[in-house]
Amino acid sequence: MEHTLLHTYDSLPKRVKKYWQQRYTLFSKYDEGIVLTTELWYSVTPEEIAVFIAKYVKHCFPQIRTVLDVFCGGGGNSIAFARLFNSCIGVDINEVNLQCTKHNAALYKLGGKVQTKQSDWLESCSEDWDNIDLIFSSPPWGGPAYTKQDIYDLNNLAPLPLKDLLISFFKICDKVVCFLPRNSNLEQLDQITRELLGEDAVCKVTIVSLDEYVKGMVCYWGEGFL
Ligand code: MGP
Repeated sequence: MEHTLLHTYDSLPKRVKKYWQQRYTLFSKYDEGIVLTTELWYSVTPEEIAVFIAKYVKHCFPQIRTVLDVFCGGGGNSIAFARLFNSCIGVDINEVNLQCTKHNAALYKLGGKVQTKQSDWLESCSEDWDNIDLIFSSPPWGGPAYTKQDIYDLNNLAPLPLKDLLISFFKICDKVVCFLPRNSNLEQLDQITRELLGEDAVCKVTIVSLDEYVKGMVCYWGEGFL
């Protein structure tokens, strides 16, 4: 297990050094002591995007109280949801990721609003998740090599293909938001949406950019997204 969480440019492994220059984009409070594992350097959602998603959800559903962040990683999205909603529960299989989430949430003075649960989603998805108003998920895409495919096959998401992930989410809640690769296969998205929710169902897709550079795709399922 990796224990260096508070990095400098020199301590970062070579393969993730390029993300160092994005540190304030990932967390504006980076200098206050943000901690991240190597994997989290390339998988955490940049703060401005996480806040944009949370604000949009709030705009559509001001009454939401509790958000479940499945595969919460370093807590970027959990922190953004906790700023605007009553609470956010972050689930991750990796205990070190959860330590990062808790520590980083405390830096944003949101420690009390971000709860964490260590579990394997393949098991905990069938538990009783009461009072969850919306599920957010930015699942592992398979690392930075996701751009090696021109069109990203959504069956490559871990730990489950998109369709199975969504099945597990819709059992808990009818509002689901996913942050997915910018090159995700839109035809697959459309087909999966119709298979799971009916021929007339739609998935709202927004392409998100920072400084005119496309970072990913946010997909929204459920009645009421404007
Ligand atoms: P990127 O595409 O690897 O980097 O990650 P960059 O510098 O934007 O693009 P490049 O074209 O110069 O390589 C961009 C963002 O995508 C990251 O900040 C994460 O928010 C997200 N992201 C990237 N990866 C590899 C993952 C992943 O495996 N899982 C999740 N959940 N998000 C990821």
